[in-house]
Amino acid sequence: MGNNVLFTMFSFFICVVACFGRSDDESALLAFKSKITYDPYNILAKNWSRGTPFCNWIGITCSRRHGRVTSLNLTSMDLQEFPPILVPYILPPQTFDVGTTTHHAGNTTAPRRELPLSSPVSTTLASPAPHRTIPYSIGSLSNLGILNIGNNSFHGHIPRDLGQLSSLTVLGLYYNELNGEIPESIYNLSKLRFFELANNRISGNLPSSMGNVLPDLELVPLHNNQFSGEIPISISNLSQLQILNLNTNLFTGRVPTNLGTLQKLEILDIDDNHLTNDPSMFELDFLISLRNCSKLKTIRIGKNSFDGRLPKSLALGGNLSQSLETLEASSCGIKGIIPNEIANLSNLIWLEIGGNDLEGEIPGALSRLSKLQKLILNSSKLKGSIPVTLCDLGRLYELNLANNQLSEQLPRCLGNISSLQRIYLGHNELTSVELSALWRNKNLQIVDLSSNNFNGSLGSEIGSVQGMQVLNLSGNQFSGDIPITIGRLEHLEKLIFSSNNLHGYIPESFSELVALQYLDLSQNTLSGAIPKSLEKLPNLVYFNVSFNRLSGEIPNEGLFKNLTADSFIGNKELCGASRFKVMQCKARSSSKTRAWKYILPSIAFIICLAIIVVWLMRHRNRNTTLTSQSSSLVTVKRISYYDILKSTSNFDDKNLIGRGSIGTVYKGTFSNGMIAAIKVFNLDLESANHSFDTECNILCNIRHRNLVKVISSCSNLDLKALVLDYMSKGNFSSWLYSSNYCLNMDQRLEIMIDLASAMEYLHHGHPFPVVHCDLKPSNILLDEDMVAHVADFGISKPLTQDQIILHTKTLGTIGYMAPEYGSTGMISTMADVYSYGILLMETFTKKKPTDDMFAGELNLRRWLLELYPDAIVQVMDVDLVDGVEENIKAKESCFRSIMGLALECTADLPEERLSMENVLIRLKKIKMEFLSNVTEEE
Ligand SMILES: *[C@@H]1O[C@H](CO)[C@@H](O)[C@H](O)[C@H]1NC(C)=O
Ligand SMILES: *[C@@H]1O[C@H](CO)[C@@H](O)[C@H](O)[C@H]1NC(C)=O
Ligand SMILES: *[C@@H]1O[C@H](CO)[C@@H](O)[C@H](O)[C@H]1NC(C)=O
Ligand SMILES: *[C@@H]1O[C@H](CO)[C@@H](O)[C@H](O)[C@H]1NC(C)=O
Ligand SMILES: *[C@@H]1O[C@H](CO)[C@@H](O)[C@H](O)[C@H]1NC(C)=O
Ligand SMILES: CC(=O)N[C@H]1CO[C@H](CO)[C@@H](O)[C@@H]1O
Repeated sequence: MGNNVLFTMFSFFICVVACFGRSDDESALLAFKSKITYDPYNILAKNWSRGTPFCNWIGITCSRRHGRVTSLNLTSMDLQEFPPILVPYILPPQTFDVGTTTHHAGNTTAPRRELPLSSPVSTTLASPAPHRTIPYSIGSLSNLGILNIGNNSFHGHIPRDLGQLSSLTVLGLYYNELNGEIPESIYNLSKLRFFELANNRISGNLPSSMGNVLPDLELVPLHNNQFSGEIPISISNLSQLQILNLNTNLFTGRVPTNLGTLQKLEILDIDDNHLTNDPSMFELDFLISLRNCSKLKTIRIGKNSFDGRLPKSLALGGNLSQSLETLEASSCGIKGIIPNEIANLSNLIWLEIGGNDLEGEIPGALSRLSKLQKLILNSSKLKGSIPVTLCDLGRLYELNLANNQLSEQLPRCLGNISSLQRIYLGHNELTSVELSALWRNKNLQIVDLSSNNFNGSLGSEIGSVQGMQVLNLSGNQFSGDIPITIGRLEHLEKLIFSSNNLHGYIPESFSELVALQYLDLSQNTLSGAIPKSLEKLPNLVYFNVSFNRLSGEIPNEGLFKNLTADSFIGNKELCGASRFKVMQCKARSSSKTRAWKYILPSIAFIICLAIIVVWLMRHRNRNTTLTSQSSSLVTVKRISYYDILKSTSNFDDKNLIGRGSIGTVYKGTFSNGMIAAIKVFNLDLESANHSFDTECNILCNIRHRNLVKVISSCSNLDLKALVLDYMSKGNFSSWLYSSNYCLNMDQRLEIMIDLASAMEYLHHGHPFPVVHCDLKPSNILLDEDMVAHVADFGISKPLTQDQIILHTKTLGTIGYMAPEYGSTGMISTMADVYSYGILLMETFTKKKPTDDMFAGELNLRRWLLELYPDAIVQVMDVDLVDGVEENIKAKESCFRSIMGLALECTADLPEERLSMENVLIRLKKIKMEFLSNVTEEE
């Protein structure tokens, strides 16, 4: 049926134009009017009335000479549901002025010329409706020159009969829903100049003879269809061709290398196909041939499957260097360096060659492109610094160098390019001392400096960049306060400061950011309260302040009604609604002041009591809480992949310090002298990926003297690594079982106290409990001063505040695992206590829980339980007493106490075990007793 739609329209057209003479034009129009079933504004119903001169009717144009209707223009009348109509303007073939195009800053699509609707061509706008077919002879329209029915909703195939309109010079079928192949008859239209089929769903190949059978073609916009096959080589014969838009189709094969003959060509757009080049050529050969096209302004070849370099000679000698304005070749397999010669394309306005395998540095010579407005070189492998000469590009509007390996300082002079509005420099290794230089340019709208090594302060001058819409500074080392002046950025929609070292308050002035939609301040060290005035921001939909040091009440109106705990996690001192999983706020004064009269005295009493109790407890426990309770969040610095490669001499085996199931640990020596342990996760293992995320999440956000500190993390497609404090004395296991060295009682106690402090902190000392799940000697590392640090959080589990038990499928290590963990996967902090108890046993008996003697029913715990208390000293590690006769009694007594504690830690039922808080207190007491006994004996 669709096949007949156009055909039907022709039929009606023939009626209007051919069937009636001049006197009958009125009748024809009235007949036409009668077929309109939907005329929402009653335009035709009211205006087209019999008796008034029809040449004055809306939408009608008559020729002066004959007084006949030459055009029927009914656009924008919302006419629908009427029979398909087509009333073209019959003209002898004529020439059209296609005008010229230029680029303007801000225009994001390449200019494309459609047949201008204002040209003397009549158009009809109608929705195709089911209609009967009236086979009028189309042959009688043999002098039809222009057929433009673009921008409608016609569907179905292109009628074969169009091939009979032998005078046709313009075939405008663009923007419809046509499908199927182009009928062969169309290639009989040898006078065709405009062949406009863009934006349909037409498929099939273009005939190889196309360039010979349609020799007059000037405009060939075929883009956005489903054409396949090769681009006909004969296209090079189209000596009048001005515009060739083949983009967004399914063309394959090589791009013809003879297009240089097209002397009138202005636009060549073959973007987004599956085209290739001659792979035996070093350079993109087809480009070289274009060098002589003296009118060529636009070349778009991106999103294809080429393989080769940009030819140097493109811009040498020929005329192209004077004419070319747009060169767009992104993501199409271009390799090698950016040739300096590109700078000879002196009229270039838009240079876009990102997403390729470009190497080397950005040529400083690009500064010669004095008309350049867009420079897009993102997502390649460009190295070195951003050339200062780029600041000479006085018309630059957009600079996109994101996702490269650019380093060194951002040129300060970038702030002087007043035309520059968009800067994308994310994911490089750039540094800067002073951002305020950039804010000299008041016209900036989008600034993305994310994931670089920028540092310094944000600069209060930022408030004067009033057009700013998007500001992304995440993943750097910016420090200092957030300037209050930010409140002046009334157009700001997106603000991302996450993962920096910003501190101070969230300025109250944020509430003036009326356009703000997205605000991410996570992973800084911001303090103070979340301004309640933020509730009023009308457009805010995303808000994240997690992992800061904020305190006070979380606002609860406006956007905050829709937020969850994720927006606030990692701020110990926030309080508010229970769904935020923070503590409840202390009662605040409310309107019910009268009630306070009675409540206040009781509260005062309770507070006094509480103070006394706390004071008493503090006093009692003063000696038992000596270790650091510092819980400050760590703002993890970023260290680049390249720094890591360099520091480990490309992961050289000589730097290998450990290898485990999920990855490897290297020793890295950085250029600033820092030595670190670099834990590289095996990306092939899903479990390793997961471990990285877990370990990073936990370690990056918790700091304790006895936990291994994360200096930095590095995560990209090639590498996931944690940069950790280097523990120069290695792991506890190798010390315990060393044949050269023996840890004495005191040292072992100290290590176990360190370990207990870390566990006590993880279980009780910060906002949500963390279960380590894999405590064992090899996961305890010793630093230069023999201070123990708990490491390897790869399978650890954070529990939410009100959660005490969790089930897991990842298991810890046999021998150290609590029975309920091993059998049912149930974990709670008590599972760690069990492992800790086993560790205590192992540390002082030097018997591994996996020793061969433990089989069947017998395990380390049972074995000790049977000996406890009297016979227990038999199994004390002989190295603790060997050769050292003094203090035996003290050691034995200490050992007995420790084993008692270890047995309590390893009770079969989790609820019978001690909490880590109590373990720590007990162990410290044991140590003090031991020390005092030792002194007494001496
Ligand atoms: C029809 O519209 C035209 C243009 O607006 C106007 O000049 C003419 O008077 C109208 N005729 C009638 C009958 O309303
Ligand atoms: C058709 O009519 C519309 C609105 O009346 C007008 O904007 C447009 O320019 C006209 N087109 C032609 C080709 O006359
Ligand atoms: C097509 O029509 C729509 C609305 O009728 C208009 O906005 C658009 O500019 C037209 N496009 C072309 C290419 O004529
Ligand atoms: C093209 O035109 C020739 C004669 O002008 C005719 O014989 C032939 O059938 C036509 N081809 C098609 C496919 O209509
Ligand atoms: C909260 O979410 C609901 C549903 O998604 C939405 O309709 C509403 O506008 C949101 N409110 C605010 C203040 O964002
Ligand atoms: C799509 C778009 O932004 N078009 C603009 C191109 O530039 C000219 C001149 O500045 C504007 O008039 C168009 O609106």
